[in-house]
Amino acid sequence: MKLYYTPSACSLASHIVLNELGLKYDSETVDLKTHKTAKGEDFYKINPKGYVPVLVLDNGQMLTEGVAILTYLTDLDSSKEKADRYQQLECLVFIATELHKTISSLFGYKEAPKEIITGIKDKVAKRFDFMDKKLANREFVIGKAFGPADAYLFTVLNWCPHLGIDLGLWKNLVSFVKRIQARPAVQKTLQQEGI
Ligand SMILES: N[C@@H](CCC(=O)N[C@@H](CS)C(=O)NCC(=O)O)C(=O)O
Repeated sequence: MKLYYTPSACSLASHIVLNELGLKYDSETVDLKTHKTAKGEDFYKINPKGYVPVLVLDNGQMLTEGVAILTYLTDLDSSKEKADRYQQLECLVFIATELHKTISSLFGYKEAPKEIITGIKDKVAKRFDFMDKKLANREFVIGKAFGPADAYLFTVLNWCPHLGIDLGLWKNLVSFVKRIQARPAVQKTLQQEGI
């Protein structure tokens, strides 16, 4: 398998899950400004959508869309019971559509009028209220073990300090980030991505 990723981007979640599961993989970084890979290839030729993450499977098939990649990787782990698979999926879709895309739109809105930025932040705040309550008295987003939703939530929460979102308002989210960050596989991934 080969993962195309950009440091700190949403591909971090897939990268974390690869390391959490101890899977063998190659990787290559992508510069999202130039859409060139580290080896100088035109990234649009690899993924016509132009975005990370991309996972190229051992049979040469290409998988895009974070939720699909995270689910594929998790399904490779036969040791895990699959009882919470649909809860994980529900949560992954929530993170992708309600958090990832809303939060990341702030990257592009740095110059936008204040009302637009405030509107986006208000929406994010409601979603964070929900996740904060969900994480009260529990270690992981779903079930009793680390799963793909934890990797993905950690990834998008990591963007907040750079976007003027004060996570300190959500104590359970803050402790979640600390907990996940301390995991050896997450530490390894952060080092690999140089962040
Ligand atoms: N729908 C895609 C979106 C992925 C996405 O937004 N990737 C961003 C980084 S977090 C990206 O590569 N953007 C560059 C671009 O769109 O050209 C997914 O969920 O995987």
